[in-house]
Amino acid sequence: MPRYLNIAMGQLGPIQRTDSRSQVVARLCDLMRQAHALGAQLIVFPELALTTFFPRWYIADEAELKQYYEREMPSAATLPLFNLARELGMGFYLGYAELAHEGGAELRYNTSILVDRAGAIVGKYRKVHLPGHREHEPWRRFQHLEKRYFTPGPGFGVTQAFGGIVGMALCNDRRWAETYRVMGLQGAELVLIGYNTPVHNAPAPQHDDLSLFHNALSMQAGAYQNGCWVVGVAKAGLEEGVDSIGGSCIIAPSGEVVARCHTKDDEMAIARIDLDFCAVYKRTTFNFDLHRQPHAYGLIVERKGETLSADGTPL
Ligand code: CDT
Repeated sequence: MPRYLNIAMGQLGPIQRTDSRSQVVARLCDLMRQAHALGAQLIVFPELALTTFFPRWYIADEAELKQYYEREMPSAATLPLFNLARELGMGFYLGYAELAHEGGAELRYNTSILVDRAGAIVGKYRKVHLPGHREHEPWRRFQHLEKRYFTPGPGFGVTQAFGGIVGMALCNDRRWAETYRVMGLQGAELVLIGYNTPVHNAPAPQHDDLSLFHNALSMQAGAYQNGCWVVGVAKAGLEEGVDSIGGSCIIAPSGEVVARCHTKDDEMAIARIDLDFCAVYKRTTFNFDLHRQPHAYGLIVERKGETLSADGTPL
């Protein structure tokens, strides 16, 4: 008996600075209703899905900056989404900026949550790979200040939910092989990833034309090499003058894209996935227990960067 899950992508078009959380939550609810009408049990929303992508600005005023973070979840503004989820019996993944209080300190994370079909938060993930820079760099067309506005999260866990083993990641995490492998080693069958990816990458503008290719390449490799389903969902389109890619997609453990959004607006797309389809990869080509050689991988955790001698040869 296959373990089917009807999973939807709730891709968002742009959110402008003046759009209120209530307006955005109404859009998320609309996507959730559309997904439910087609039989979805789970819908995946993007990274930082409640506001505009504020790391594009250097914001010196703390009070202004703090407006972009959530102090509680659900909040008054997001409660309608939780209520709708409960009413429809739909789960969801949602990315947002989190203001947390831990041990007397205030910490800021780029966070995602997994909410079950009863409207309860059953998983929380804090982004590990924070891209961009920490200081104001006026030479850029726009900033990417995630390193300034967030603290890296502790790591990649998995949750038993929706009849399978579910992991979460956020945006830049999807480019790193380690992200998928750490979850793969915990048996992940489904990895959910929200993203905001500007088409233009200031330090490497020669990559701009490859943005969509790199998006698919990373997630397809992660799915295949770990025998899991991957669902990547964008906030897309022209937001405050910055164009971001769409390309939201659902990828099978074979590495094949089985569903894809085709616009850069609010768009719902759905697939019926079989979580048992992971097993044929996990038991054969990527049977970790049988084929991995951890004795040869020590450098992955011992070293952070490449280490070369003065003449450029490997040490
Ligand atoms: N949000 C996010 O992580 N975006 C990055 C942009 C990289 S360029 C600094 C990404 O990897 O898509």
